Amino acid sequence: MRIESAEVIVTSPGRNFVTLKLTTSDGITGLGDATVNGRELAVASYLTEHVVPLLLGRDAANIEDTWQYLYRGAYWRRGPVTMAAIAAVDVALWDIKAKAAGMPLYQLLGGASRRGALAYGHASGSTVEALFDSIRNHLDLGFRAIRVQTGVPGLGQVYGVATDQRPGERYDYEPARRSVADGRSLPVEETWDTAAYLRHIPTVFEAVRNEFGPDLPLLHDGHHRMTPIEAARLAKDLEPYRLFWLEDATPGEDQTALRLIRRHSTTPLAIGEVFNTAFDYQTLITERLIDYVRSAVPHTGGITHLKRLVEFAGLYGVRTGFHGPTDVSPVGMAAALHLDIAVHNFGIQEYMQHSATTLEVFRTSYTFADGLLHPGDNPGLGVDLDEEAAARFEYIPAYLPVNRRLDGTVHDW
Ligand code: CS2
Ligand code: MG
Repeated sequence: MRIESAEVIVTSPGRNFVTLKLTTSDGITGLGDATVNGRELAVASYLTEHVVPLLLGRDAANIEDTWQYLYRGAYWRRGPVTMAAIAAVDVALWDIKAKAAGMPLYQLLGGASRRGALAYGHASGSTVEALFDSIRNHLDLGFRAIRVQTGVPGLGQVYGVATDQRPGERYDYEPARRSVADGRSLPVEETWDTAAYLRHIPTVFEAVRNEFGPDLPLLHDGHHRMTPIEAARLAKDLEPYRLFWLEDATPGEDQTALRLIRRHSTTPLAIGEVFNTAFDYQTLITERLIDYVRSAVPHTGGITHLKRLVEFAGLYGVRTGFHGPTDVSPVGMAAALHLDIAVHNFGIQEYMQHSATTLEVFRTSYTFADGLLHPGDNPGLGVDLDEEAAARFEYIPAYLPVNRRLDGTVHDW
């Protein structure tokens, strides 16, 4: 079963996505998500110019060999663009192999370890009152775990706060957008004040616990914006509210920084959505500085590498909490769900829910019921891409916002 053709499909149904479609000599197709938010065309070019020519004629069954060939063969290794390109090839080959075997992908990963994957949704509000409405909306949508993000008094738009939410509908927040100046697309700029944020967030969780009780699993995303001591302060202040996790409390590439947070708090920590190999976690996992691995399949070299990372993490009691925003496409989401169902040290799955426009292009078979996600039992990943629909949505340059502190200093967004 040789790889006969490879197409890189860039489409923008509600937001930009890059998808790799492989077709074998037996006519079996496989899909892989190659979307890196704000840098989509870099991955599309890496695939088109440097990977696709190497794939044609290769045996589609040799997934591990292809992974090593693309990782070691590139010489220049790791990094978001390289690992997203490798991930797309890897997932497409797993999709093909499972279709050829006539079984859902998770059956090739060891079969089901659970009946479904606990999902968490994104509640948010520019005020605590709006946040309460959003939490109720997500409970009505069936979520049994909720991420809580709010505005910060005195600041405008900040990360994670949806601009408009309609009752009974999904969380509507797409951070990637653009401002246009002299015909050029530029990132939107937002303003940040960590001190105001650190004062405000503990009052938000006290209000949420008073309103919704002590049992609802609550998560919060610090989104890389605190220094280690600031993160230790917030993790300590949030201890009374018993969060499921505090995510990206501090930029994770400085892995030893989390020793400081651990010294001050038992609030569980999650990190890794911007990482792209297991090596980024080495200290974090072996020193048990985190409790959850946040990677997404499309950003961490695909199923082959992420499964390796998850098994390593499991040796240290670290569980999964795969990244599942709308900029991980339904193909990347489905790949995560097959791993979620199969691995032993599953923790939770982020589920931001794609828009109806996105789902016009990506036809999914995963389900969400009783707070749990399931990839479905169609052969392969269980996702099809409607290429005619995809062609209707032209790529639109979009960037993630740039954050600046009150004095104008560039800060993490
Ligand atoms: C966020 C992401 O979902 C999360 O945890 O950190 O939404 C992140 O902001 C986006 O993936 C960036 O593209
Ligand atoms: Mg995050």
